[in-house]
Amino acid sequence: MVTVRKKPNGFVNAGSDHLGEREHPLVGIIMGSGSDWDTMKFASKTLKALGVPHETRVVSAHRTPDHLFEYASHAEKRGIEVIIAGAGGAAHLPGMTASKTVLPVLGVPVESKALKGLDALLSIAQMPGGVPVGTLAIGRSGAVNAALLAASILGTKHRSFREAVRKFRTEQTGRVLANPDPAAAAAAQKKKGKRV
Ligand code: RP5
Repeated sequence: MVTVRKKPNGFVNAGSDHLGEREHPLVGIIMGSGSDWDTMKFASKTLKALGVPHETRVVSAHRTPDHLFEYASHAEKRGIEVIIAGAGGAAHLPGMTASKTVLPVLGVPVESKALKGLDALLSIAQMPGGVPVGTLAIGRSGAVNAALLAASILGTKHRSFREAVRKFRTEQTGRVLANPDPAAAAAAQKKKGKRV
């Protein structure tokens, strides 16, 4: 569901909410550009699979700095408990978000054409002492793991999310153990493709 809400202070809040049974999002997934969605959608998909209510927003450190300050400084009051921030290139979004909130901020470096995400990785990881950003891997793996880590953090307070992470991990282990031979798996896939 896409929402465009005009806040009492005139702040326009546009984006998607994935709320499940709860009324408000516990995780805010923000990203520097709409072009980051191809990566950040994996964080959203993973949170959805774990049943974690969340919202997704474009908040740019460089193009909409006032919006970033507003989002970061109001997140706690709005009931957000963890922020996942994805950005590429000169990725200032996670660090600047962390500078305006005491909520845990998890940074996802988005892969860039020029430097393959190494630029964003270093920019997000190399925070000065005193303002932490939990930095994940570049790209899709980082987005998935940011969601899992967010759910684990929430799991210290909300037992259902801890159990959802446990189930995710158990099923993942089961899938790997059920397919120990990659050659056999590839052959089965090929056979299946021919049959269709
Ligand atoms: C960063 O610049 C964004 O996070 C994005 O990864 C990158 C490129 O943005 P666009 O030019 O595609 O909007 O701030």
